[in-house]
Amino acid sequence: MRLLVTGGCGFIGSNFIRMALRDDPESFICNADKLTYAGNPANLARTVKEHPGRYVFAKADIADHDTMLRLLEEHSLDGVVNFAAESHVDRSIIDPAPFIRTNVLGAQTLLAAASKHGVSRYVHVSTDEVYGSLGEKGAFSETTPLAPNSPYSASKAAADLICRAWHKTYAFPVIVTRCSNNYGPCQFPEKLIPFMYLRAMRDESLPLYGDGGNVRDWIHVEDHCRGILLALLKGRPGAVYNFGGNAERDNLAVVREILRFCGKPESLVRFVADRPGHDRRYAMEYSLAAEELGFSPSRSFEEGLGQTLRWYADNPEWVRGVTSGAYLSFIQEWYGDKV
Ligand code: NAD
Ligand code: TDX
Repeated sequence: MRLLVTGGCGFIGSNFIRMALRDDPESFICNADKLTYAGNPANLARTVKEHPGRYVFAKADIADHDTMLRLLEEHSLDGVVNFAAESHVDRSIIDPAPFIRTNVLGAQTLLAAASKHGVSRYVHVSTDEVYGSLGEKGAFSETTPLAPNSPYSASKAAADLICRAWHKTYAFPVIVTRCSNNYGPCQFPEKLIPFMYLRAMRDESLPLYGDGGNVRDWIHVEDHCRGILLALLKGRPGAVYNFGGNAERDNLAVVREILRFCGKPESLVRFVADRPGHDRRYAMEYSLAAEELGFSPSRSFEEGLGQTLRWYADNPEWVRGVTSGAYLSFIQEWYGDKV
């Protein structure tokens, strides 16, 4: 397939492009990425060399209709996978505006450009956070009502509803995928796992929000990307598919596992003021994706976590490249004297 992938220089998008170019020798990908702080062309440096003539990059904003249309036309693209987003909940608490601009207006603009061009397949990548928060039992299904609690998740939920309207009103073949927390290589170290690992290795304190008992369902990024590829190839237009990892862990358990891997003491943990609007628990029911797409996560959390932390240990240049100026300012602004 000839694809427009947006946000392909980020964590999940770059893993997806690597997998799609490797698994489908016929595929061609145009990666449109605005290169925000989270967009890193180094994530794809090797992949680009391995697949000459099958990949082009455009520094572009999904909220720019004419550029999106031009890219679709210029490269005769017939499918879209939209990863482009502002993705960090804590940043959305500091300043929601870029989240609304990219995740809502950008998502709608991209849908409009893809409708005008006419594509056969379109996957919009969303998140379990649109469902809000669970109590101790149960799991989100695709029919769980949307109840987002952060500016980030509200912006993602808005885009999901716009996708729904595009299908109902214009019969546009959009599919929405909602996934739980990803981990794996190339994740920007503002997210829990790489953030805590890099701090632990420097013997810095590890700030856990609240009592550390919030639960996330962790999925390896390659399992998520395989699900997206399946949705792209086999998904029902108009459908929503949940993906989960069968790996519910509370944050303290995840941090303890990281400390064990690093051989560092638990005394590094600090319980700090809770994140406002902090969702207590996520868990995903993904039987629809299993039945209709053949999706199932393949990697256990312990195995995937070890591989991921080894990747960070083996790539100090990559880490240095993303943890300078702007990153340090964000850490200072958000955590202040909590760390
Ligand atoms: P990320 O922050 O690592 O990457 C986002 C990418 O989008 C970056 O390359 C950035 O430069 C690009 N981008 C941002 N604004 C843009 C714009 N206006 N136009 C073009 N490009 C733009 O995010 P991620 O963790 O890779 O997440 C990718 C997608 O998956 C997001 O839509 C996110 O909501 C969703 N998602 C993430 C997770 C997770 O655990 N990380 C889980 C479920 C769903
Ligand atoms: O310093 C921290 N301390 C802490 O206790 C950080 C960074 C996180 N946490 C907690 C908050 C969450 O309960 O760890 C958990 C995971 O936090 P994040 O890595 O920020 O992820 P989360 O808020 O769960 O959202 C992620 O999963 C769904 C992604 O960032 C989203 O893009 C995705 O949609």
